[in-house]
Amino acid sequence: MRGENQDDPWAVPPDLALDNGELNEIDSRVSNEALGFDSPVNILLAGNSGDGKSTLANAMLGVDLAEAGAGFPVTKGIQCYQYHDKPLTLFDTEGFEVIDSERTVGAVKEVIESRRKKADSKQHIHIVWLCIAAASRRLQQVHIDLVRLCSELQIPVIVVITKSYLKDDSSEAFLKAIADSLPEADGMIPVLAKEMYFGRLRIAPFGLVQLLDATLSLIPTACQAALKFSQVADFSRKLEAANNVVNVTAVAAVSLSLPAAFVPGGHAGLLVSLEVRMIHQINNALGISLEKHKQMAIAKGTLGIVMATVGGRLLFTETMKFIPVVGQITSMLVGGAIAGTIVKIFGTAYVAAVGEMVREGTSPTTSAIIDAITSALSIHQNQIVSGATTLIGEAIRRPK
Ligand SMILES: Nc1nc2c(ncn2[C@@H]2O[C@H](COP(=O)(O)OP(=O)(O)O)[C@@H](O)[C@H]2O)c(=O)[nH]1
Ligand SMILES: [Mg+2]
Repeated sequence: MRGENQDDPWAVPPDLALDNGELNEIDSRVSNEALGFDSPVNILLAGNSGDGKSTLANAMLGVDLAEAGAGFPVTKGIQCYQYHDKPLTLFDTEGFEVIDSERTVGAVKEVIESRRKKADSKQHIHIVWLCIAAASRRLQQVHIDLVRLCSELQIPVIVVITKSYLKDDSSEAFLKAIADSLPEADGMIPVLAKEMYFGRLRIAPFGLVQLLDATLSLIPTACQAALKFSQVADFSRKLEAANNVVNVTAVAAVSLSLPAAFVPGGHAGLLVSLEVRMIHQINNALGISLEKHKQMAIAKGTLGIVMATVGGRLLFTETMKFIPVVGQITSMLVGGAIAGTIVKIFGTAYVAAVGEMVREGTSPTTSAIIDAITSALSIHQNQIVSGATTLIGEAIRRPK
C-alpha cells in the first residue's frame, strides 16, 4: 500500500494530504497550551540597584534587562519588559535608593493594583522576587514594607539572597536576621546566579533550580507552562515543556480529519507533515534549531521503526481496547487514535534522543538523531508504547 515513489517509501498521494488549516490550528494549540503563550507568567523583580536583578533575570530566564529598547516605563522607577519569543513579562524596579521607601513601595503597589484591576488574570503580577545581596548586609525599611505589601495584596514574594558565595558566620547571621524580619515572605533562597572567581578559585552558580521550583509552586497553575518554557536554568523543566508539546500534538491528532481511505500501515507518511511541525516546536522548547529539510528527513527516516515498534495490527488491537463500545467506533476515530499513537511514540522517542544530546552538549545531526530515536525505541519500547496508548485512550474517553 506504500507510495510508488522508490526514493520516498512514505510518499502519499496528494489527495490524502493533511489539511493545512488543521495543521496550523494544532500548531497554535501547541504554542498556547504546551509552551504557555496563552497564559504568560508575569514576574516583578525588586531590589537595590547593584543587588543582582539583571544578572538573575539573565541566568534564570535568558533575557537581557539592559537591552536597549526592550523595556518601557510603566510608572516612575519601574520598567516593563516583554518578549516576542517568550510568554513572559518582567517588571524591574530600578533601584530602591533613588527614591525613598514610601515612594518605591507606592510604585510597586500601583503596578500590582492596576494590573489586578484588569479582569483578565493573565495581566496580573504572579510573583515578586525581592533581591537582597548577601554581602550588602543591608536590610532596609523598604524590604520590610515591600514584603508586607505583597502579603497584604496576596502576591507571593520570594526573598532571593543574591551573590551568596560566602558561607560564614556573618552571612548565616544575616540570613537569620532576614528570616526574622520578613516572616511574611513565601520563601528565602540564597542564589549565586553567575559563577564567581576569587583569583583562580571558581565558585559555581547555585540556587537557581530551588528558586525555579519554589516559584512554580507559588504561581497559578495556568502560568506554569510559560515559566517552564521561558526559563533556562533547569534542563529537566525544558524536557517537560517538550513532552507537553508531544502530548498536545498527539491528542490533537486524534481529532484530525483523516481521509476515509487512511490505512495506518501504508499511509503513515501522511503524518510526516504533522511530525515536522511537532519537531519544530520541540526544538523550540529545548532551545535548539534544525533546518526544515532535516526535520523532514528525521520524520521520514524514523517512520519505519516507529511503525515496526508497534506494528500496524497490534496498534489497531491496542487502540480497540480504549473504546468502550466497539460497535460505535467509526473508522475515522480508529484512524485518529492510531495517528495520535504514532505521533506520541515518535515524539517521545525524539525528545528522549535529542534531549540526551543537548544535555551532553553533542550537536544533534540528522543521522545521529535517527540512530538515537531507533535505539530509544528498542530500549524503551514497552514504556513508550504504553505511554502512548494510555494518553490516547484517555483522550478518546474524555473528548475535549
Ligand atoms: N559573579 C556574579 N556576579 C554577580 C551576580 N549577581 C550580580 N553580580 C554582579 O553584580 C553587579 C550588579 O548586578 P546587576 O545584575 O546589574 O544588578 P541590578 O542593578 O540589580 O540589575 C554586576 O557587576 C554583576 O555582574 C552573581 O550571581 N555572580
Ligand atoms: Mg539591572
